[in-house]
Amino acid sequence: MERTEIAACMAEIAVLLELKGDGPFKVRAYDNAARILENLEEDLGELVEAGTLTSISGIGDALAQKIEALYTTGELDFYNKLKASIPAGVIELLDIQGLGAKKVKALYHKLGIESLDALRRACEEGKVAELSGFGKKTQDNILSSINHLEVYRQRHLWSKAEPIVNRVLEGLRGLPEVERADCAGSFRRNAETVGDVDFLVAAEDPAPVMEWFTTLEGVESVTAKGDTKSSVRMASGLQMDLRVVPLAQFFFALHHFTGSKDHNIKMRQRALSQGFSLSEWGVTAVHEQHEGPVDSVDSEADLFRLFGLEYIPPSVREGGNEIEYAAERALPEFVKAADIRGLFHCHTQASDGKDSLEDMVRGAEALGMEYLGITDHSKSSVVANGLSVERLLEQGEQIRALNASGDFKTHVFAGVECDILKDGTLDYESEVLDQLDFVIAAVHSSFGLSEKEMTARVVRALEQPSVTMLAHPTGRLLLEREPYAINMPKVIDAAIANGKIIEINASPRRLDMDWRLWHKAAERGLMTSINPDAHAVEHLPFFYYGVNVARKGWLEPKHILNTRSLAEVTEFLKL
Ligand code: DGT
Ligand code: CA
Ligand code: CA
Repeated sequence: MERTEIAACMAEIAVLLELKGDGPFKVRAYDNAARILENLEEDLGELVEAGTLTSISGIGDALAQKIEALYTTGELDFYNKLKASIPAGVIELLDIQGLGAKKVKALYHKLGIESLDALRRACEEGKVAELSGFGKKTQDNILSSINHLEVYRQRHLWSKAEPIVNRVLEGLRGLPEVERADCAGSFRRNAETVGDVDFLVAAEDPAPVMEWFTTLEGVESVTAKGDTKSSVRMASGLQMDLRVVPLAQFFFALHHFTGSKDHNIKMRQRALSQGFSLSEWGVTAVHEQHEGPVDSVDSEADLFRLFGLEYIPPSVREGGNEIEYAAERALPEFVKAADIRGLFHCHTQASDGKDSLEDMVRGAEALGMEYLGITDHSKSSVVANGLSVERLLEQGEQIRALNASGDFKTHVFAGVECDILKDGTLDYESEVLDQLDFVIAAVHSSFGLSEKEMTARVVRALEQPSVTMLAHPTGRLLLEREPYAINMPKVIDAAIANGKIIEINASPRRLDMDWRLWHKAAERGLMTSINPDAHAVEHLPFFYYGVNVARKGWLEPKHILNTRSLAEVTEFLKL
């Protein structure tokens, strides 16, 4: 087992011991071991081989043995037994937002709660509020978190589905029976999360295709297997549907099952108004006078053309006004990944990033980026190892030296991800911020403010001349944490009025600001920057998820700062 996995296992043991009711020293010892392993600079394999694990302060004989067992065999009897001694339903309670080991332990030991359902009932009966350390507000929060959790469990991040979708498509296209294969549904529309993944195949003989699909590696159960439709559930919980149709029907079915439902309804209305009935099966004339064959449909573009429309990319088939635009041939040239020329919002080891400044620049250079904007955390973000004024200015020096060295083709902009404090002031004085090339302002604390307070806080930050852009404006973590209370229309107004950018945080678990707000906001003059929020070199390509969101939000290169050249961005930043 790898070092980071062993660290996670140690952390889990600490939680399990806490739940079981073991003493705080033992719990802390495992917590410590987890942290030591996470930050270990030496090679774990060498330490294990030399038998010198115990030379690390905080690692005694007992811990060393367990780490060794995990490293060499990947198994630990102690952990297996410990986990088996606690009901699975209790462990599941830890998934609830706001419930840590201490609170779960109290619920388990004092109220005997061993499942989500039991916890829901206890909340509804008011028993949780009566526990010491809980109260009515906590009880209400738990109840709403349980409801969110149930929704979260039915969906998956788009980025989690992507590798399996590609694998299935490649496999399907390789089958001799398959004439065409594509994915449809919310995945094809680049939604931020997907309920299930829908595949569509054109083949004369569906049976071998069904057989291949239902026996795929990773399939946990086959939930339906008919002549032309099968459904499977993967071990990850992801559900996948496959439909097989004759080639003549393929593009009608592809369009139908791509959706969205709202888009389909509007397409059918348009077809009807032109005398046709459109369905997943094909198109037929509803009046006698339209009788006769319709043009053959060999692509979705043909299908749209049949109704006087230009091609509508799946991303914007959401039932907004894409059909009206397509009728006017007025759909814009949506941004694409190749338009991105630089990346802002990247962290280094100086705060909570994994890689060094040089590594990050090398990574950006390898992606062909003209520039890279470094933004480590500011001093109030203590858990993220935020930079003191001295360290921040020192990093600025380092960046200047690096640019002057000529070692890299990628230019580096010195910035910071500056905390917006509770009252809307910034974490550094403006004299400090003004020495940087750009500033990203971000909320990382006091998430519980009222909507009015939170909105005023963020608007105040947007009014600061030092600020260039606003990071992840709602703080949401997809399928993990709801947005905090904030009035986004007011925030958008303030950003436009003050000439500030709102980022599209391209981390696949944020994708914030949401695509639903972009079309209108951009029309009103709001600019964005597609930012990977990279905490390691391997996160730099996240910008690609942000481009998906930008396309869904109807954005064009002109709306996006980091589609501009280095010279244009330098001018924009007034450097
Ligand atoms: P999901 O799976 O919840 O992320 O969302 P979708 O959009 O993939 O929905 P899904 O898998 O239930 O169905 C795929 C597409 O099939 C959907 O986007 C549009 C089409 N569709 C499904 N049910 C209906 C319906 O009742 N009416 C119409 N017009 N289209 C439907
Ligand atoms: Ca679906
Ligand atoms: Ca489906």
